[in-house]
Amino acid sequence: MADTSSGTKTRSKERVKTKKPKMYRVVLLNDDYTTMDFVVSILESIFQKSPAEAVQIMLKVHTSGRGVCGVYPREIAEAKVELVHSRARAAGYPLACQIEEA
Ligand code: TYC
Repeated sequence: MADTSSGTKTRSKERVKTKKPKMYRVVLLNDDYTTMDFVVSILESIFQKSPAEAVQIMLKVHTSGRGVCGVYPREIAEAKVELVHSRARAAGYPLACQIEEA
């Protein structure tokens, strides 16, 4: 018996089903109205980015049109998108983000 610690033998026929969840990118989109400071604060507070990382991502979105804020399981990605949109609307900004399969 290979496994002596528990006395139970691990049978190779039994597949352990640990299906990894699909992951989703949260992508932030550029617009002409949302302030840079607001975008940076969103990246820090919702996506746990450092101030330096947040500025880098914001500038990437500003110059190229879009940027990835993070990669998460679907429900978490969707919840973050909702949070971004509700905070942006409350502040009067059109800031938009979306998810896409990673
Ligand atoms: N383009 C905006 C400005 O010039 C800044 C901005 C950056 C807006 C990133 C949205 O996702 C965004 N004020």
